[in-house]
Amino acid sequence: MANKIVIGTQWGDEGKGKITDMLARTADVVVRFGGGNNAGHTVIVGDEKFELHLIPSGILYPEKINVIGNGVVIDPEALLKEMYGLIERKINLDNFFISESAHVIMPYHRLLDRLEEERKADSKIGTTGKGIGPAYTDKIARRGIRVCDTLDRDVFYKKLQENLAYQNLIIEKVYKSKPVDIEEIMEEYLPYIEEIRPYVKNTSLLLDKMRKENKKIFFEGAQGTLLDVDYGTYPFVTSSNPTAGGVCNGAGIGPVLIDDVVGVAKAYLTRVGEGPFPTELEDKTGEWLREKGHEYGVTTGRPRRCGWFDVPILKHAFRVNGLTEIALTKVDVLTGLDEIKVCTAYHYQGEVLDEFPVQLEKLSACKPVYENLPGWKEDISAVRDFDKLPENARNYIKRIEELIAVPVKIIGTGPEREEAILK
Ligand code: 2SA
Ligand code: GDP
Ligand code: MG
Repeated sequence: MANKIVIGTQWGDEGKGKITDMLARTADVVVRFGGGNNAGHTVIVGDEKFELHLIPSGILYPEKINVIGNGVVIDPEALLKEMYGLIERKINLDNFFISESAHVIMPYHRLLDRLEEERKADSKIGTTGKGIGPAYTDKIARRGIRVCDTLDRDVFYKKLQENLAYQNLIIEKVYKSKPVDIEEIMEEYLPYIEEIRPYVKNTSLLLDKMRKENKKIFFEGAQGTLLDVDYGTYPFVTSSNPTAGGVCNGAGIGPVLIDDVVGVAKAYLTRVGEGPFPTELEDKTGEWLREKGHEYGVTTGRPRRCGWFDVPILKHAFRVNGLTEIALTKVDVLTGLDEIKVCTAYHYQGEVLDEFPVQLEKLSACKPVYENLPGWKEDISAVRDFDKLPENARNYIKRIEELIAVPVKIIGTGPEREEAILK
């Protein structure tokens, strides 16, 4: 199998970083195709913990090529901070490249993200505050500034000038806030650009070259299917397409070149930010999952909302991504529970719904239909063979596989690189 996509099937934080790092062992190239530094991907190797936001999770292998694709929005300050952090830890960045067509997050994007959340108050999205939404808005509105536009000082200045004529109008008139100053932005951004310049490339040409040399290319998703602007719980979503389709646009590669779509699913469910969550546990079990699973945002530190595994969500993710296999992570976190619930459908106004509804109002009114499965007590973190798992853990995984009708090929038994079962 050659080219693979690793995608989040739920509301993000399924463990994509760990799975990408694991699978990257057999890849030649790892590409991020969407999102920005709202993402937080954790990779643990021995006693070293890496929290990646923009740089692909294949970066820990010195010989692999790692690419930030054109679909990503880049905050240069955040990117440089991440790069310095890796260099300090002796991680090689010689094979790391940034797409010249990726859009740049500007200080006014972060400001607008915050101002809009404040304006919305109780109906806020619960964004990460990194300027992601406003940066993608500008991209679609055809006024965004791309990495290539920043490389020439005069072009950058002109684009910024045109932008600020609009942005400051909104900042002052709509939000009654202080306008941003072009000279301040130039002064801040020009040194960033100089540092980033050596890494900037036409990554579409690079990927094409890799493809012609029969290199294996892996695409690392950020966020998750339910945060997709088309397939998620709109409007409580991010502003990009973290689903498999996003790879073609966000990396510049044709769909026929993708062989495998790995859906990463957490053995329970989490969500950070606002929006409906039918299986949410606002009780002691929810708190127990949060503490045992260390469910706190990697980027913002926000506590994640926790709940039971939801089959309609996975069926939806299967459909919209064309999943070929599942990596079921954090099964070890469930160890110790007497009983584990799996939501198989929803009750909605006297009906039973098998499929994930599109209308938010309908989803908000859905009550889960649960199937109860017995738990297990044995520690599974050292298990590397499916047959050596406790019977109830095996049954839990088999039941999920049966319900979503996709093979579970990887089982996460702990946060570390080696803590997994390959089926
Ligand atoms: P944004 O900032 O505009 O993309 O926020 C819109 C929604 O998308 C959610 N979102 C995320 N959900 C889970 N994990 C994400 N990354 C971080 C992590 C989150 C953190 O790995 O833990 O640290 O809080 C992520 N990024 C965006 C967000 O919560 C909004 O619901
Ligand atoms: P991502 O955004 O999908 O890459 O996921 P995050 O890094 O935001 O959150 C996943 C968390 O779960 C991280 O702390 C990982 O180290 C951890 N993790 C991943 N897989 C497993 C697993 O199988 N078991 C346990 N206990 N932790 C895991
Ligand atoms: Mg994350």
